[in-house]
Amino acid sequence: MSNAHLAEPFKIKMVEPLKIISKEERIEAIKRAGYNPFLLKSDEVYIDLLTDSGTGAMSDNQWAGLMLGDESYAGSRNFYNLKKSVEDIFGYKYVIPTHQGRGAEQVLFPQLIKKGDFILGNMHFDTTKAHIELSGGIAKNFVIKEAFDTQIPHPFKGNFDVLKMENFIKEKGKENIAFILITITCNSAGGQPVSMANIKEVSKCAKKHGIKIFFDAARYAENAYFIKQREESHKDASIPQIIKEMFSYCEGTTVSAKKDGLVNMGGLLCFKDDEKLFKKCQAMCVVMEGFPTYGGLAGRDMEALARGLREGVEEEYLKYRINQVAYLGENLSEAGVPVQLPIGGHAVFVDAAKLLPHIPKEQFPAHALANELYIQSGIRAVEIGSLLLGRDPQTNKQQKSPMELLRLTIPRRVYTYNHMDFIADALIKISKNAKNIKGVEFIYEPKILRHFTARFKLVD
Ligand code: PM9
Repeated sequence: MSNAHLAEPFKIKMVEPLKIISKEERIEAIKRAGYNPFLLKSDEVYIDLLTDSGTGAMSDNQWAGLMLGDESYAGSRNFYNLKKSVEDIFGYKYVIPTHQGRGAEQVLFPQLIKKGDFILGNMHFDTTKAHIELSGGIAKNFVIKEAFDTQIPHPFKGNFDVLKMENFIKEKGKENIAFILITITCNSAGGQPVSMANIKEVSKCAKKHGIKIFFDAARYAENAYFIKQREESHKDASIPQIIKEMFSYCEGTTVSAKKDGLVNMGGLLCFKDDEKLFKKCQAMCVVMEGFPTYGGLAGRDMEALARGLREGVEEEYLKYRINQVAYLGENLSEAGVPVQLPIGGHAVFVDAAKLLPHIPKEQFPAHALANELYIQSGIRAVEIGSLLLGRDPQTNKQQKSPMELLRLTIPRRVYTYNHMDFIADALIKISKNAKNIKGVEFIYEPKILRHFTARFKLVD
């Protein structure tokens, strides 16, 4: 491996043994799972790159916080610690804890969306899109076109094409736009950041048309680190300063705290100063999540989150985090495995359409690659492509995703650089025999979010 790596900015106090089952056992396991890695048992997986969501390792400080849980039904002191962390980091005064990111979405979206409204985003994440549609809305993506060519190294592939979005607003009428949602980092485009300049431009456009603007902020700290690295205007700013500035351009945010919040479970719904909307959401929170000072979380979990939010914005941690993902991605790229460039924040996205040109989109090349990776090495990864995109709700036809990506999602503070080398070696070996990999077709296809529970057979 050619790229140098940083040493981890922590030492390991507790370990969880990993087991690797034999190749024959893996072939049986994936068959039993209907060729869908989501349906494997975790004990059948050696290195788990399915998601970075809730899979990170907490620090000793967070574990200590668990022991200080105040499990009062109302007014838990841990809620106030959490509120203080949110105020200090995002600069937002109104905070509703939720059980995870989609808990925040299910409370907020029905307050803002009426049937047929458009919700404009750079690229909506799948569960977010599902919640928009459940509320009667239509999700529209306006990410820049560079995002769809994995080999163009644009520094901010999560950016909006603001001109295109503004033309859409003029065409449809601002009264039919419920709100703009900026996903940071842009998960579906490859964990790609949005620049501060672009956030400002989107905010200017939103203000001009009187449209509300929110963040889907699962990976805000990683986004801030990229802004510091790649945007000249912010190279001397601290990560907390950058985060405060980013959030100053939005009116509120949903947060899946299972990513940059460094907890295994938790979410947030926060508002800068819209007290009326906050109160409406607070009332709905009681019905859907729980009383407003716990909203779906135990007191101890709120304490772990209050501490995790602060650790997640430390520059030394972020440097290690982004570098570890880049190390894997750059080693793959240098060995000729096509990946989304530059490497994103939380994952390396392998361009399966390029690697497996013999598998048509309807046979889900990235999903086929995920199965092969599991069989050959015990690594579990996930498809981000046409399988995830699903069928057109009007015509029921399979939609063709502009990219067929295999996401190697790196949990936070869990795996070492040796694991990264193992992953790179496995994929490089597979890429040399890629032409032998077979596509898949459905034997069971659920109606919504089908990739989680679908079953497949191999296409001969
Ligand atoms: N993201 C992910 O793996 C977990 C669910 S799918 C395996 O990438 C964004 C940008 C996300 C996200 C979840 C959610 C939902 C909202 N926005 O999972 O409900 O990436 O906490 O968050 C996943 P929750």
